Amino acid sequence: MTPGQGSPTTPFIAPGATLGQGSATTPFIAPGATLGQGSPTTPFIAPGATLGQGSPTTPFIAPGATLGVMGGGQLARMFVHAAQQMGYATAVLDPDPASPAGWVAHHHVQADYLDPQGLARLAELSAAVTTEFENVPASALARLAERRPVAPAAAAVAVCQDRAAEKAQFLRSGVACAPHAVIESGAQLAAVGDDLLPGILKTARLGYDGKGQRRVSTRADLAGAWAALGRVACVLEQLLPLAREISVIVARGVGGDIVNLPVQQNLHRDGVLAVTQVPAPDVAADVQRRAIAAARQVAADLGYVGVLCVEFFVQRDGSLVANEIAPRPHNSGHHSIDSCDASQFDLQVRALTGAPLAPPRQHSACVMLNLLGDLWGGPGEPARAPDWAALLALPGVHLHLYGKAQARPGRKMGHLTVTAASAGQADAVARQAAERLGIEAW
Ligand code: AIR
Repeated sequence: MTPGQGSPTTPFIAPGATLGQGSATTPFIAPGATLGQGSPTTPFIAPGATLGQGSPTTPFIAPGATLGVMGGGQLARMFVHAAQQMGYATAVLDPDPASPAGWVAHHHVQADYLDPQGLARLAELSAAVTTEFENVPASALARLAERRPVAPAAAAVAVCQDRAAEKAQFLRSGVACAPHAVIESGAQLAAVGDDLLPGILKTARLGYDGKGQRRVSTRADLAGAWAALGRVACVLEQLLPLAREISVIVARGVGGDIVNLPVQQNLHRDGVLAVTQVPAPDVAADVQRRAIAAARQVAADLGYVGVLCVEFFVQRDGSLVANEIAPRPHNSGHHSIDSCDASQFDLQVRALTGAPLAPPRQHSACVMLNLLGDLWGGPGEPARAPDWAALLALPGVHLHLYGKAQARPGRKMGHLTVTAASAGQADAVARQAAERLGIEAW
């Protein structure tokens, strides 16, 4: 058989299937299938067997130890992959029995984020603990920190959980953000300056992927929107003439060393990231330099340890406005797995274990497309799946699926990166991939 051609009669085994051992009759097994574990006579020794667990005073946690993560979504799953590649064992705490990272980690502590027994178990298993979502209760991180090194620290995560605290941090770091007002009471609502309208009212806490936001033009709109959001603490931001959205990911070590990934240009649709291009095609070099400097400054000022992402808006006049901080790897940095010699997840492992942070280098131009649940069929439509084989036929395509059991509109089910020798080539192939997926071009 001609390598790489498949045969016309070979059925495609789509992602999610379980892969067996291969045989003359084994057709192509698509991503998502479960690969078997070696032969019945070969015992499988899982990566990361526990070889000593470090301690809060251990500066470098060597491979063989177990690394813990709060949360078991796709970000934890990719952290687990990176940690395992480096020889660490992994433990995930997530209440969901079918969490994407629970599938692949050595240990899945299935417990609520505040469950004292679950937290104790995670601490017992892990030499150090990180987090994969910012809404992890800060008190849970503080509790874990009594027993193990935790990075990022609860205090830094707490800043990122609250838009008002986040904006105050930007201002402390000398980083511009949108003119805004904090609204926690009727009096503060009444005192809002007219210069902030039209604006966007955002809940201070627990908003993500465009949720908890309302556009407002008049004072009446504002009062209505605040009521609709339940009169919870909010931040009203002036609506700005935005040209682009970009993000910068940095990793900071416990000794204060900082490295960054290249600037990412992001396109959002319906409040959810759709496309990331790296290098950023439409952002001037000096804007990129300023964004990188600002992100590094914020990480340094927070005394941050771990991977952090700052999202920025580029205004039409080229000025930068910081939007928010994610205290974790970020969707816009997923390209780094395939396009850089150290991914954001490799950096997360290094920062957590106290390993040196070598500056990452981008070796391939890259376009990332998010694979949202809509591709599996909308509500009421028959379930379907994208034609993976058609996508995998394109050069430089890397398919990442998160193993989520249920597709919902807007839910991040996976992503696809296209790497190439030039940005033009990556873009051209990514457009073909988008067309095959039925995703609108950019
Ligand atoms: N996540 C966390 N903050 C933002 C994002 N995207 C990731 C984390 C989390 C997962 O999204 O990995 O666990 C939750 O995804 P879902 O589809 O279950 O809501």
